[in-house]
Amino acid sequence: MKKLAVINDLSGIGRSSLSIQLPVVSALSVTCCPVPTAILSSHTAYKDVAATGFKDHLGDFFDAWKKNGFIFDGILIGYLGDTEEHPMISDFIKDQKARNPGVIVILDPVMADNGNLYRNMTEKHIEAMLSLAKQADLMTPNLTEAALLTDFDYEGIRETLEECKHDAAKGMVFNSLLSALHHITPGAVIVTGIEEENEAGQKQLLNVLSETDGDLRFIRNPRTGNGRPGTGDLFSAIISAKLLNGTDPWKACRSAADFVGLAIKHSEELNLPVIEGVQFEDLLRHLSDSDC
Ligand code: PXL
Repeated sequence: MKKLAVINDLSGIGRSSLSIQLPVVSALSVTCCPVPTAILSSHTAYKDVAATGFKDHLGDFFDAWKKNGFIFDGILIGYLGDTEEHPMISDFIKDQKARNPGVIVILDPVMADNGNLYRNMTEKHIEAMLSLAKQADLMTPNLTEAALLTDFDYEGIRETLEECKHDAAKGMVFNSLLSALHHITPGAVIVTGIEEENEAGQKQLLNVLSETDGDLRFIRNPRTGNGRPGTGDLFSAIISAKLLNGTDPWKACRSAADFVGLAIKHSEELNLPVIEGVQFEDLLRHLSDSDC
């Protein structure tokens, strides 16, 4: 069975980060090995949050793994508890690449959404993510994070995309954004969860996959409800586990987008408060049963 190290925070309430990634990665028959970057009472959209950083323990944690000679097939990185964690993560990636040149590194640069940085996120987080991007085989920013990493104006791109009637015009906008992203990472990029309307006025979610500069593929799903916390973590966990099991990036992206859509729809039907994320627990069999 493949082994995925998942470097992310552990939040007690709200179904984000490790809380959603552990069960999902396991359901996809990949061993999930968590590395907490911080421990929080809940994700940071809740009013009162108690948070403890894990920075001071991360070095010992990776050292012990190194001494035991553990080898991973993949490394997924998400929310950083502290901007000083990234050099330790970077050393861990270097060590793993030396032990297993085939290790797949996925970076979800969790920092922001809908044009705004999450609480406690700063310019230093952007620099930390830019540094980790150099070692990634795949990056999965949302549109806000993609804009922050490339110094593009988020509102400007969003409005320009809204004005584009056809994919050819959208392609030109995404080509310049993705070209900038390919300058900061040697890996593939998926810009996730872009809201749009089709010609019939129906809302859709678009993911743009670019494996190399100049090559764009659009993956669309009907928008099944409001954006919810944790859906980016869900998406990156599914892609990572699928890639480790040999699924190609396009199919992995397709499956992840389908499952996120299903989980949002299910949560809407149950009238689950948005802050509680997606109710994925009773849907896991759809993941295990899928054949791609
Ligand atoms: O799902 C992204 C995320 C991860 N971790 C923490 C968060 C958020 C988004 O709000 O607060 C702690």
